[in-house]
Amino acid sequence: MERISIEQAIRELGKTVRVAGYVHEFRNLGKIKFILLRDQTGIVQVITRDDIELNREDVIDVIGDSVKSDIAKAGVEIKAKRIEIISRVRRKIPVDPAGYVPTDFDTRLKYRFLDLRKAEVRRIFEIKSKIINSYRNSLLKRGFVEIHPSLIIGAASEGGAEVFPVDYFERKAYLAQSPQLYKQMAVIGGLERVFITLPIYRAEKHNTIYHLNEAISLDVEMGFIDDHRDVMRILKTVVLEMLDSVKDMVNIDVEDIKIYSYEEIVKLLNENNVHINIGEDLSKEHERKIYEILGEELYFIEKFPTKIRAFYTMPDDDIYSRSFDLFFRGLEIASGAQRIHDVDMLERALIDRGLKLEDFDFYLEAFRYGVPKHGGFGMGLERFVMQLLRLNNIREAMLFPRDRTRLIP
Ligand code: AMO
Repeated sequence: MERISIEQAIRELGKTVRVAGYVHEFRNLGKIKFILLRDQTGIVQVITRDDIELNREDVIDVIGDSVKSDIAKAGVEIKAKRIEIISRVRRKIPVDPAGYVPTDFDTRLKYRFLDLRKAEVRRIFEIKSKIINSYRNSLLKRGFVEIHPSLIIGAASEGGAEVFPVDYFERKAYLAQSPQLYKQMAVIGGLERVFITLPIYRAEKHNTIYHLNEAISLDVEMGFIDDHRDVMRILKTVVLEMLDSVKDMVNIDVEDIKIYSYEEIVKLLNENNVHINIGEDLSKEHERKIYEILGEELYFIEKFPTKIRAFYTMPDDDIYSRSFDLFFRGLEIASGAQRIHDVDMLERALIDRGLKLEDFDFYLEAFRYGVPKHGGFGMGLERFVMQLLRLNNIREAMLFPRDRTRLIP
């Protein structure tokens, strides 16, 4: 007989079923014993007259009749004909899966395999799975191709020092902090529209509730665009479809995503007594204030000063660039731009930022054989999930998060 889910067993009233799961609760009333049995789909009461003693979280396999019950919560219970004990709990459980006893976050992460026995924790990862699949489907439908650039790279992709070095035979290599240079080369090569769903690694030393040292980056790069607005349109469509894919699980109502310019935002902040100069990057404090002022769930800020963006960003005029960030409930969740496609301009941009041309030789070479106008974005999957579910720490959205102090499990 095949095992079915508890959810299904409850629907199979009057039939003999086989279910398996964890003992959620056990009550021994002498002749008769009540077991609350839990699997991923729900909880059902099992009754037995067997001479059996169980502990919470023991794993059992039950064959029995699904019958009507006036007392059981589901209105159905299972009269056991055979109970097999698969595995018994051997130690005192450090995380209470039933949720009666609260557990601190560190212990929860240390025993993530127990933490996951809670429906509300599993829900985060069920939603994350839906979100990433909807991102994929949304882009596949529009002619994008998923690519898998290497995560081991020879030069830091964003400039910057925040990379993890690795030993690569006799040489030094790094874990990719972004697939930036490679997604551009794929587009220049002729894969006109590409996307990526791979981890990025950032050796940021600070511990914040918004940063992970390993995160999933949802990247896009597209060729033959006119400017960054083409990229923003795709990002908007994809994000609205991602939200739509979880509408039966999460209550959020967003129909449109407005665009504000950096200049407008600086003016707005100053009008609201938050002093900021043109040319300054937005701090977390600024971002929080902007959310408070605008009161919108999602919004774009575009045309940041070129000076505060990565070297590959296309300038729009002497000061501003064709760049944008997407904010979700006040937190930056995505960042993108039109890219420089002229190799001379690109070399100047690298030099201006004090970066060495020879480190970028392999990349610059790609710009010497015909380059379409192109642009793209990178969106943090965990940041998206964190904001969507109003989680108070980004680590909640990563199954086994990596941070300054956490390398196991
Ligand atoms: P940027 O560095 O802004 O842009 O990163 C893009 C998005 O990735 C997410 N993110 C992170 N999430 C969690 N922890 C981190 N340490 C972390 N770092 C980044 C954020 C952020 O908005 N190459 C460009 C993108 C592009 O222009 O296409 C880039 O990497 O959600």
